[in-house]
Amino acid sequence: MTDEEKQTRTTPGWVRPALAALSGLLAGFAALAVAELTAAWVRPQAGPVVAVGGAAIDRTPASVKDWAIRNFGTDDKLVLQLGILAVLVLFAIALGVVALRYRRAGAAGVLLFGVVGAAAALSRPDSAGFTDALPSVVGALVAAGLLYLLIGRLRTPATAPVTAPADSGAGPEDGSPPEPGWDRRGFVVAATAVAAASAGTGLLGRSLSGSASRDAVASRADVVLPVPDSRAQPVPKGAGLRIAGISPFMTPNGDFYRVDTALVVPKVDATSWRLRIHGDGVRRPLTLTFDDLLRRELVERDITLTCVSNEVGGPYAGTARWIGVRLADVLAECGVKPPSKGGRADQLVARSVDGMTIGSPVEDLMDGRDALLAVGMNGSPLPFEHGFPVRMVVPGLYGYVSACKWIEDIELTSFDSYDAYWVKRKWARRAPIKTQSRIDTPKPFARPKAGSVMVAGVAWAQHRGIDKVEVRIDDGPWREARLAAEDSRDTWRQWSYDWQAAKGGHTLSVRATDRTGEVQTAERTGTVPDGASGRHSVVVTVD
Ligand SMILES: Nc1nc2c(c(=O)[nH]1)N[C@H]1C(S)=C(S)[C@@H](COP(=O)(O)O)O[C@H]1N2
Ligand SMILES: [Mo]
Repeated sequence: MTDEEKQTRTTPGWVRPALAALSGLLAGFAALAVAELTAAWVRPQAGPVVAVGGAAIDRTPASVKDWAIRNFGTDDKLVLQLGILAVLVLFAIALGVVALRYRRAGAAGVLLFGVVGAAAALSRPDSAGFTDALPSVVGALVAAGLLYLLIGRLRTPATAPVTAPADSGAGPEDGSPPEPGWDRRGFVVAATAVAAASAGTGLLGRSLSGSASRDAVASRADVVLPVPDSRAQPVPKGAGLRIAGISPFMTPNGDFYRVDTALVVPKVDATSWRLRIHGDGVRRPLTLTFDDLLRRELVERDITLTCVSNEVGGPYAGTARWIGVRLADVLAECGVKPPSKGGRADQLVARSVDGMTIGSPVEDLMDGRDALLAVGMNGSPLPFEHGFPVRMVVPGLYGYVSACKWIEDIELTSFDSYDAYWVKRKWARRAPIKTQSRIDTPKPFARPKAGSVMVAGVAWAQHRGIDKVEVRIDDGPWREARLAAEDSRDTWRQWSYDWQAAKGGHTLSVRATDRTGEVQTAERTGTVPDGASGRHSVVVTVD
């Protein structure tokens, strides 16, 4: 056996590239762990994965975002984060392998990643300044150094004195020479140390960033919502039909749809929260604390929230009993007038702690409807996912033009001079909710038995109210459905239709008429730019 053959036997050709790939992965792991720890100290949102993810969300074309929301629903953010991690893993492996040949180039590649992360963090609308670059920069520096060190173990020149690992089976005991080419023991020791240190660092970072949110969690647990000065009427007995498969009239908080751009749910400490109100035509700018809000006159209202990204028949609508301060009262106190009464500003821009901007027509907010700065949802403080400590809720407007969660700033301005987040991304400036109706049961492709089949669902036209719902079987005549009792014109309304179903395949369609007498249009449009229109239908086979 020649020397060459022996060496091939003890270290097959793929081993060092594989270990180089592993080095890349370990360096990447270390980078994330160090970045996480730094971010815990700087600002959790400044971590590279969250920053790159957020930047990606902001730059995603509306159509793709719409598609992602549609296909992954509330999991869209998880999918995005997994995608980012997958890209990181692939690049870490590639950089490790490159570094085996070109050690400096590999390390430089790692630094380049740090630059991308830092740039993403600095570009975030909620960026707190240059310190936001630190997690990515520090993480990348550490990782570049570690990659250089690990790859060094794999590249020890064959001429250097090499001590054979004592615990190696292929040691001198079997008579073979110490293996030239790389420092096996050195690599194992370094790799193990890097892995262990990264795990420890990562855990420390986690627990540190956890403690900041613990203050927010504690502040939420301490909230005692006062009894509202103006209670909502009890939900009328007949508003919730007892039909299997229909959406419950009130949507429990845990089931309420969630649509936002936040990769990490903001955890805001209510005790240090402030809301600033300022801008054009604000004669007395105001800064409110959470306690200030609770001490004001509170109203309780049932309002159905709807997302503009909801497809015809889609799930992004829900009804809750909200408690809050009437925004119109606060605005009036600041000296703001609606445009129709000579006010200077026609747009109110709400800004959240995570940099979202949402613009609503001042006229709508002050026309007598219950536009709220909401603090309570179905009897509890707002869940963090739904905007704790304070969000806006406005009957009749899609969420992206009204329902700012984690709100911290209100600026009065004009539609001409400022475009909010989604408007910059091709969505309409103004977006009142379109009349819609949905068949909740039977489900698409259900196989009900012939005879009496309950067709039922919900219909909404917030702030106008629903006056009629009709159902059509195949190409038959429109037949009036039975309407459940109305809670308010700001809530959806349940409906049902007792269908005498004959065997065979059938298409069920539904349409609603709002209180202005307008019938839900049959014309199909997509969600962009101002909400989907068209009629929901469901195909079933009757057995
Ligand atoms: N801060 C912030 N507020 C936000 C959003 C967001 O992305 N960030 N999304 C808006 C949209 S598009 C909708 S439909 C509603 C959804 O509110 P929900 O998640 O409580 O159902 O919140 C609105 N408020
Ligand atoms: Mo939305």
